[in-house]
Amino acid sequence: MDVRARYTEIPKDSSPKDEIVSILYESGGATVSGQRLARILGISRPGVWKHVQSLKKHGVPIQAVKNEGYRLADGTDLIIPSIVQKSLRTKSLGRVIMYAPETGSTNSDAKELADMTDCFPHGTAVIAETQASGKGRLGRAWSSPRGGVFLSLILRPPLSPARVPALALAVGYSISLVLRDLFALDAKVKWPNDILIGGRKACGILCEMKAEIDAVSWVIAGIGVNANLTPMDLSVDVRSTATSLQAELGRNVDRNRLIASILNCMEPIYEDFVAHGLSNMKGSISAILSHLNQPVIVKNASVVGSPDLPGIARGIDNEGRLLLETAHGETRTISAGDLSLRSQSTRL
Ligand code: BT5
Repeated sequence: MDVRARYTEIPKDSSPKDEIVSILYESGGATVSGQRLARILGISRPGVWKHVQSLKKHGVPIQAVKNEGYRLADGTDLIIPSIVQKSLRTKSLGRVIMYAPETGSTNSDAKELADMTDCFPHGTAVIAETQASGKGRLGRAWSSPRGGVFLSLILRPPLSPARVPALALAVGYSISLVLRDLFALDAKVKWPNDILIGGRKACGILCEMKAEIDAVSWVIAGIGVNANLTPMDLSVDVRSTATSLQAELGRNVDRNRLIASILNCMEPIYEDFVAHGLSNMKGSISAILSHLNQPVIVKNASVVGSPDLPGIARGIDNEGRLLLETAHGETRTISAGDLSLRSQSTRL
């Protein structure tokens, strides 16, 4: 099946249905009369009613209030691409949004879309409400229940492939800034691709690339944020190491605003990254880097012959590699791996 069949493309496929959901969402739970909806959309009242029935059939919790009109059920938490787009200040990120209520993996779908000949443009955002087989690095799984943000961006950076791996840090940096700015959370960037709050993982990033020897065709920057869910909603194996925005804040967040803020914040950071790599932002990333100057162990390290490396994390370099100080006082640069705190008793 063509992957596009699962998705609504906004703004191309914008329909009266999207418009109805968007108006009801923006009315903040207040009732909007059928007559008003009909007038705004330029259709008849029975036409509005028909769209509402169809939306309800697709799980959108719209309530009909007798003699008053329609409203969204209290606490409705939906991603509405047209609402996201209304808050965008970007040139390219999120200007096309592919939205699906559910899918396997937005990264896998984004890769297929990026390869299509009628070329989805740089900045296309692929978003789903839930993923049946969300992916982490090295074939690991990303637990993706409803309430999370599952967002994959199709990027076409004019870079050599060797410069791409550090992009995950720039993406993580953007998201941390948003979590700090919108919610005053102490979000930290964990090398190479996580965001931690209070030492627990709230967000993971998976960057995948297709490239020739000297040119990149696309990069998919996949972002998973534990937003309106509790760690208990996640798979059993990750509950004790994960957190969510809801758990940290004690309330749900507006995911449309969150997604728009991520895209708005990321665009200038992405452009800076394309022009200068991490050099301009390295200092700011280091200021919110977790595990800095702490004893760590790097597992699955991308170093020949040394899959597990103990040392002290001393920061990152311009290529986004971890600077690891070894027991002999030398500094090794590690391109990829899994970083964790090392108990002091572990021998270096
Ligand atoms: C990552 O991999 O952290 C990258 C996650 C990227 C997910 C996004 S969602 C949108 C897009 N579409 C996809 O299919 N993927 C991307 P890694 O560093 O390998 O971490 C994976 C590990 O994190 C797992 O092995 C678990 O231990 C843990 N984990 C899984 N789900 C989690 C969750 N929801 N919250 C916190 N930790 C989780």
